[in-house]
Amino acid sequence: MGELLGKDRVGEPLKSIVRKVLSGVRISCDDAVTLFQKADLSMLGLLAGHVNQQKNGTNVFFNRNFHIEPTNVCVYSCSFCSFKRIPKEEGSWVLSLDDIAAIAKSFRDKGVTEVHVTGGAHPRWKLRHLAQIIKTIKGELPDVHVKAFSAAELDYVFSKVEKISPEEGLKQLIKDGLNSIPGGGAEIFDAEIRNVICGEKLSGERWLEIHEVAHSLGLTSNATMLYGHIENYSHRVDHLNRLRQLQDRTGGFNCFIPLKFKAKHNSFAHVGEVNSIEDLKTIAVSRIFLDNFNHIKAYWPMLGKQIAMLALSFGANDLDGTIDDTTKIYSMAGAEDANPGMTVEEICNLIRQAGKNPVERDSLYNTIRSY
Ligand code: V47
Repeated sequence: MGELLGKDRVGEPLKSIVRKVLSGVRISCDDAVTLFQKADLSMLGLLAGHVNQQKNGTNVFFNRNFHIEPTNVCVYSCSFCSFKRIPKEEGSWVLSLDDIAAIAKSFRDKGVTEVHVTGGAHPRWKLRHLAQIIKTIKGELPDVHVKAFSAAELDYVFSKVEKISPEEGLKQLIKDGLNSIPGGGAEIFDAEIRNVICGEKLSGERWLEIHEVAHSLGLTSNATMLYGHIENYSHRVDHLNRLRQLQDRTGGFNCFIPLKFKAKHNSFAHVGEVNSIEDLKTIAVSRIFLDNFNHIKAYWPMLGKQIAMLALSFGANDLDGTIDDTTKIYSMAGAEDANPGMTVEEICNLIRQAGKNPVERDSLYNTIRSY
C-alpha cells in the first residue's frame, strides 16, 4: 500500500488522508469530501479494499432470502419513487393476509433464512395489521428472520395513525415476531434536499430516532442512502456522518447499503442516472468513512450483477441474497434485471470471479456455510 504515498502519485491533503486510512485513524467529513472530489478510482479501490480486508478478509457474504411487498399503495409521493400507486389505481396491489401466507408457504422448502418485508405507507393500515403480517409469515415459516417495515412505514403508523411512540409501537411488533428493521426510507438526511425529494415523509432526524429506539430495544437494523439525484458530495458525507455518529452510540447497524437513484417511470426521470464510476466511488468512500460498520452491501438488483461484482473490489463485502424474483421496487424504476433472482451457485460463482470467498450468512452475519 506504500505506493499510494509515492512521490508523484498524490499531493497533500490526499497524502494525509491516505496515511490516516492506512494507520486506522478515522477520517473527517472534509477528508471524505476530498476523497470524493480528488481521489482517482484506483486509489479509492486500494484504500477501501484495504479497510475491507482488515475487517472481513476475503469473505463476501450473501443470504438466502425473499421479499414480500404487501402493498404499493402509499400516502406519500416521493419524487424518486416508481413504485407508489394511489388506492385502486391501475398497477396498485394490496396483498391479503391469505396472499402473504401463500407466498411464505411457497418458500417452506427452499432453505431461506430471511424475509424482507417492505412496501408503501398504506392510508388505512393500523399497527394491528403490521403485526398480523408478521404473525402470518411466522405462522408459515417459524424460523425465518423477519426484517420488516422501513422507518418510513413505521413512522406513518406510529405517528399519524396510532399516535404512539416508536418505543410502544416497536415493543408490540417485537412481541409479534419482528426481528430487525430494513434500511429503507433514509434517502438523504439533509433537510433541504429531503424537502425536494420526499418532503412529506419522516425527517432525517425521525428516521435516526426510530433506528436508535429499535437498537435500544435490542433490534438490529440496516441503513441506506439514496444517491445520484440532486444531492452533492457534502450531502452524502453529512448522511454518512449522521449514521456513523448513531453507530458510535448504539452499535446497532448490521450494514450500510448505498442505493443508486434509478430514473425510469418517476417524476425525477429528467435528473437522469449517475454512471458506474460514481457507484464505485460511493461504495468506496462509504467503506472508508464508516469505520464502525462491519459490512457494506452492494445490492445487486439495483446495481446490476456486473457492477455488484466490481463493487467487491471497492470495499463491499456483501451482496444481499438470492431474492427469487420477489421484489419490484427496482424493476419498476428501470433496473436491468426485470425479474431479480440468483441461485446460490450463481452468487458463489460471481463472488469467486471477483477473487473472493463466498460465505452464506444469517441476517446477523453469523456464518452458515463457507463455500
Ligand atoms: O427507501 C425507491 C429506494 C428504498 C428508488 O435493508 C429507490 O437490506 C433508487 O431500503 N431508485 C427501499 N432507489 C429499499 C431498501 C432496501 C433495499 C435493499 C436492501 C435493504 C436492506 C433495504 O429503495 C427506498 C428508497 O431509498 N428507492 N425508489 C429509485 N427509483
